[in-house]
Amino acid sequence: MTVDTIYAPSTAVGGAIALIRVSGPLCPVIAREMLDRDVTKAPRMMRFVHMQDGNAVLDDGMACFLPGPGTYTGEDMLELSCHGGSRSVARLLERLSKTGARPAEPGEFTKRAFLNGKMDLSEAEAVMDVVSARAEESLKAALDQLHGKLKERIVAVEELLLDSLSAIDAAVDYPDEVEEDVSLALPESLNRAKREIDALIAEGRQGRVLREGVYVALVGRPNVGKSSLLNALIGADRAIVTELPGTTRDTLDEETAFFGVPVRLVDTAGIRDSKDVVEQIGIDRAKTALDRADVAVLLLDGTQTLTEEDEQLLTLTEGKTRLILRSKGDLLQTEDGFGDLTISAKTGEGLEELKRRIVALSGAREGAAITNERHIKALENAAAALQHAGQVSELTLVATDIRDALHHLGAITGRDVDGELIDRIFARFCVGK
Ligand SMILES: Nc1nc2c(ncn2[C@@H]2O[C@H](COP(=O)(O)OP(=O)(O)OP(=O)(O)O)[C@@H](O)[C@H]2O)c(=O)[nH]1
Ligand SMILES: [Mg+2]
Repeated sequence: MTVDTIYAPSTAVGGAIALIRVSGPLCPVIAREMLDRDVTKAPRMMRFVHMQDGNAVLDDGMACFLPGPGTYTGEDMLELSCHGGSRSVARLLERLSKTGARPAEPGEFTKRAFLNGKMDLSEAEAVMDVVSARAEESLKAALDQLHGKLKERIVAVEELLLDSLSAIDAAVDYPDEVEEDVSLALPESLNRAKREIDALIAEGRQGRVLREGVYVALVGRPNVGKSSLLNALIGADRAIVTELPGTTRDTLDEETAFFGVPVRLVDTAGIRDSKDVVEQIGIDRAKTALDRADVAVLLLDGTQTLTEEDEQLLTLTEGKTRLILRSKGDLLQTEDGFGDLTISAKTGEGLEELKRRIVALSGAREGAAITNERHIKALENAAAALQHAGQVSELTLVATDIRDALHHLGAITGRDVDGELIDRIFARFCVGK
């Protein structure tokens, strides 16, 4: 089967320089056709070139020919750096469309890298996480995964299971020749595999927030200072603040990061009984945000005694991971009073501590190997299979469960996946990656 040659711009429109990547068997031909110097004669060297259509010069820039298989995709590749204006890029893409190559689909370069064995599926998925990481700790976790940290741990578990499987096969096939009783060693190795999988699952729950951000809802009755706190935490005047209760009508999301952990802060409408239709919708949205929150931050006005509305909110947030704040600390005489922490949006008092506590409550953990929901699911399935293996006594049934667990682990590394799943995963990528 012949492989298509694909091309795509890899940089966003509007920079000074744009990079266009080409991958596939036509690369050497395209290079000779389109460039005024034969860059295939000096592989892996950046050369200054004119990029041409016949005699017409389309642009000038740098070109580099990378012969496969030692490339990102494992195929021959050609990289063209041209001027970043949308017109110059468009001209070159038009020119490329006349060479027999076709535009790449989202993630197709990385998909080829996976299919050509340059990386396993968990590493390929990490590529996109690296690109989209918006906070320092998220980037670290994605890079660890890209560098094979997760793969190593999965492979170690797979080896344990494969050893157990071959011991069972030997015992079943040649019962007279196998000396040691496999049923003695088996539970211990299955337990070890299960423990490691459980550890990965636990890390996964912590790693998820590194990828998706900690969802923090700021809630409270009207006028307690939610919008002021949002503004103070992001250091910008995003939410409208007035002395009138009921100012915020709709939820307002802001992305930020605390100590390298991505955070989605959500300001909400003050919760109270209201006859106003618009306000009531806002209040419903506030409650939805509260339901979704990883951490609920409940503000109580420090300058006032607790009202019935405050009490209701204390009850409403009871089962949640929450922090109770005493707001407007700058107006207070004493440190004592209700709440976990006194803060002031005006002076910044308590805000660093608040950020620290939110991160601590979120469960985000440095060095979490798993950040991907799909991987967590696969691990849970593998754990369930091993759980079942521990409950059956017949060796052939144990073997079936072990194979089942291996199948689920294979979905993470890509050893055991179907084409449809692969397509779905790479469709989430950006074009050019
Ligand atoms: N002195 C002082 N005033 C504050 C502080 N935080 C908020 N305020 C004042 O409290 C009033 C209400 O603040 P907002 O931030 O709009 O309160 P809110 O909880 O968002 O109110 P709603 O949107 O109506 O639910 C404003 O007049 C703010 O200036 C603070 O830390 N110190
Ligand atoms: Mg508000």
